[in-house]
Amino acid sequence: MQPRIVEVRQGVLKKNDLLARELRQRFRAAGVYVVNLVSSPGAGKTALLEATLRGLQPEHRVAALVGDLATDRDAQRLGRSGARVRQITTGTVCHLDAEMLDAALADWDLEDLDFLFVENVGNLVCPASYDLGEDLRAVLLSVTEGEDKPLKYPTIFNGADLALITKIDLAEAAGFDREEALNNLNEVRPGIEVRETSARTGEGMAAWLERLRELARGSRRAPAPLKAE
Ligand SMILES: Nc1nc2c(ncn2[C@@H]2O[C@H](COP(=O)(O)OP(=O)(O)OP(=O)(O)O)[C@@H](O)[C@H]2O)c(=O)[nH]1
Ligand SMILES: [Mg+2]
Repeated sequence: MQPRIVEVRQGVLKKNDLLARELRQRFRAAGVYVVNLVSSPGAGKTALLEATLRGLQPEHRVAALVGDLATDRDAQRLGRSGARVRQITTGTVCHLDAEMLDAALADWDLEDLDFLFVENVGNLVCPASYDLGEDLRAVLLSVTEGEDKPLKYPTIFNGADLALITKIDLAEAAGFDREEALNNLNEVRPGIEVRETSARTGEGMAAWLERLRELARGSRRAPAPLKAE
């Protein structure tokens, strides 16, 4: 039975990769910069996004898709920023995939957007395998969850472009060991860009917003990805 299970899983991922490639081309053609936020439950994705959506407006046109197993609580929180937000309820599925994004964006005009943020389902395992056509995959590691998380869940940290150490305002209270966290991040993803933020106090937020603007400008200048055969 074992080889058959592997085969089916590979088939699902291949289908996802093909659709993700199409999405990436659409995003690039529309000039929208797409960020996929992944982390364990409660690491601060929604809080970071609330501050990010507020900080980028009104200069930039921003929107968010948010995946959740059951509720639309995060979509309601994000919607208060004034940005366009859509909930994707996944039921028992522990990740977002390209098909879900494609369906959620069906009636959106991507050309109206500068940034699209995707809050993935809080999980350090499943979202790692699903390309969403994003430009940037940012993994959050909060100071309260343990410096060892990159070592225990290497795939999600290895597949990320950037790591955000969140809730930095709690670092001292949590006895956060910055050096150990950085060593562990670098062990699984050598050279990964790391930023520290607090959605609560605003620390590091201006630098994060500036980095996003810079990355988006760079991606708009880059040549469009090759068309899928
Ligand atoms: N002190 C502090 N608390 C924070 C910060 N960011 C988030 N929190 C708190 O951490 C808890 C979880 O934050 P969320 O933003 O809901 O986390 P999430 O990653 O979106 O959670 P899920 O969507 O359930 O995976 C909430 O009680 C937040 O108020 C921060 O920077 N500092
Ligand atoms: Mg959330």
